[in-house]
Amino acid sequence: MSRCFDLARRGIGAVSPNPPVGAVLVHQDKILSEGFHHYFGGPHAEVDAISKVAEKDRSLIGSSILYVSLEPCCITGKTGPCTELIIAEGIKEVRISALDPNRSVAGKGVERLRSQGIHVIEGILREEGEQLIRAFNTNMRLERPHILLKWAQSKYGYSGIEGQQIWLSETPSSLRAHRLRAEADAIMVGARTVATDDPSLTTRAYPGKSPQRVIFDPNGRLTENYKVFDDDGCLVHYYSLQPNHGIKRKHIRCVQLNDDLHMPEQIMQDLFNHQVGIVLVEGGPFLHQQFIRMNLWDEAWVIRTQHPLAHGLVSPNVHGVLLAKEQAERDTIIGILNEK
Ligand code: AOF
Ligand code: ZN
Repeated sequence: MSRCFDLARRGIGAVSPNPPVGAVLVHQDKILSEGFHHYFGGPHAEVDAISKVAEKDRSLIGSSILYVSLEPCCITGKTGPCTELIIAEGIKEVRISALDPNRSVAGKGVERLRSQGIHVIEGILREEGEQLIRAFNTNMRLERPHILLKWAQSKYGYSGIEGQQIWLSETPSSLRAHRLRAEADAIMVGARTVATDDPSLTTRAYPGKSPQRVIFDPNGRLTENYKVFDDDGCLVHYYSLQPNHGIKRKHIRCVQLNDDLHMPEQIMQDLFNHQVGIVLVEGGPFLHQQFIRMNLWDEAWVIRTQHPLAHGLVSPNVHGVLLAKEQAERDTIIGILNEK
């Protein structure tokens, strides 16, 4: 099952808003084949694993055990139901970690397999299996994107000075920050950050796709000259309360918000409707505070630096479960999970 998790992780950054899933087919304690869900809309992990069995080993499939990190689906989405393939292949034993939180599956996949006399064990390394699909879980349970907040802070807990660009973290931790970007479907920043930092919001320092960009400019004041509006093949979602007639390039989706609902919630709903499963909110501090005040976040990634800044914008304070603690030279990166 651990091997399934490793395989599943290879799909992170490409499968959302689907879950990362890995599968291993084992025959008499020997691995016959391995597979994972590679990209959104692509074959599922089980299908991938079964298709990779060598021609000479195909007769062994029926007497093999299928390990899969997520309950096999029993529905037709962009691809067919995995349960039917497992049944057709004559597999008699399936071992699963997490159940699928998708309401159309949620235990029915296991039921379908059992109804055909297949021996199913579920809950193997369940905690890790659920942790792996935590973004998908948020999508299914709350019907909104999984929200990551990320910021760097000085030794004394400050994140910057208003209107001024300050570089707090050292290079290796910014590499980690770029990996976070590569794992997200979209990156969001507020107009103030665009105006002071002019960030490009790409994943230059880490392989993988560059995510879509989300620009929140309630007063509709930004111009198209900033790098976030460059046409580099990434979709840009631009949200404002006031219409901004200066933003008109084709790759920019302009959405006008209304002020009768909390704006961050409206934005998340709209992004979710556009198949954005994971959003990384990069700031600035005012935007982070809005999300925290509304308890509208799932993970906070804090880069604690040794920078001596001792005044300016106070860094947000969040509470939750420690997800990860990594050292990158003198910076410490901490991942905190919101226990909602
Ligand atoms: C599996 N194995 O590898 C994954 C599963 O549109 P589709 O056909 O790709 O189906 C998407 C749904 O399938 C998704 O919402 C989730 O319930 C399940 N994901 N299931 O058996 C996989 N990725
Ligand atoms: Zn499936």
